Amino acid sequence: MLDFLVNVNPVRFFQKFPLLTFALRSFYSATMKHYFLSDAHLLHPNDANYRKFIEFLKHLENKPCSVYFLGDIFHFWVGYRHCVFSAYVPVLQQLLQLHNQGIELCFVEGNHDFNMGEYFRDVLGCRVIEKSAGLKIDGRKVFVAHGDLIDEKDRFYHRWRDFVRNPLCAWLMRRIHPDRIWRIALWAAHQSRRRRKGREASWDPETILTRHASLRFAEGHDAVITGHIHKPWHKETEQGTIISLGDWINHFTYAVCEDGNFSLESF
Ligand SMILES: [Mn+2]
Repeated sequence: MLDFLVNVNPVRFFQKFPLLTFALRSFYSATMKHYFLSDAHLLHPNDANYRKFIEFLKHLENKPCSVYFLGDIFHFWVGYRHCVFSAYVPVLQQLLQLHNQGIELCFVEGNHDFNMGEYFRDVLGCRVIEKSAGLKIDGRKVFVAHGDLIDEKDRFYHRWRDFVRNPLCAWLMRRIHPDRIWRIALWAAHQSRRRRKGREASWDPETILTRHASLRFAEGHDAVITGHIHKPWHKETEQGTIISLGDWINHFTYAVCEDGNFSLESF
């Protein structure tokens, strides 16, 4: 038996058993899924959306998958070297659990969570993308971004974004006591939430994303996935796939890529 195992030529072996090869290949490709989600705006562990988000992460345990977080998962995050905000300990523990199980995590920064810091990179082993990236997933070239930079004419916002993310500003923020910055952030987030509510109602993902996606398709991408708009929308066009992820406040939606095919699902 041992002789057989040592001398067996794997190529010939699988040529001899095409059905077994087919079964193994379809088993592995069918089970590997890539999940995309954004805009949970997590704040307090007792909030309904926070609990549901944790439940979703728990259901990914022990699944062969990778997870892409496309920004604004946290209502506010800036990374410190040695401490994290206590309200986020439950979700960070769950992310660590997934990381320890070998699940690949990727975080694209949003407008509420940025300068993710050492904890995300070193402890959670998470790949952090500051703006956007073209990722090769299941043979597709997928453009991922939070979506806050889609409006190229909004110069003020672009400048503001660059300002809060520049290394000097990040260094200065880290000099502020975390309790104080948490209080300031909650106040600022509350203000922006009030202003945003009216604007958001008028946002139409189709109008906003179609032009943006055609630019990305022209660059060679064949799928465009963003968050930020808080409305779920999925369209398959001749050039490729366009997905607006929705949110984890009202919709609890996420995109899945399996065998290069995308779907938008809810939890
Ligand atoms: Mn956002």
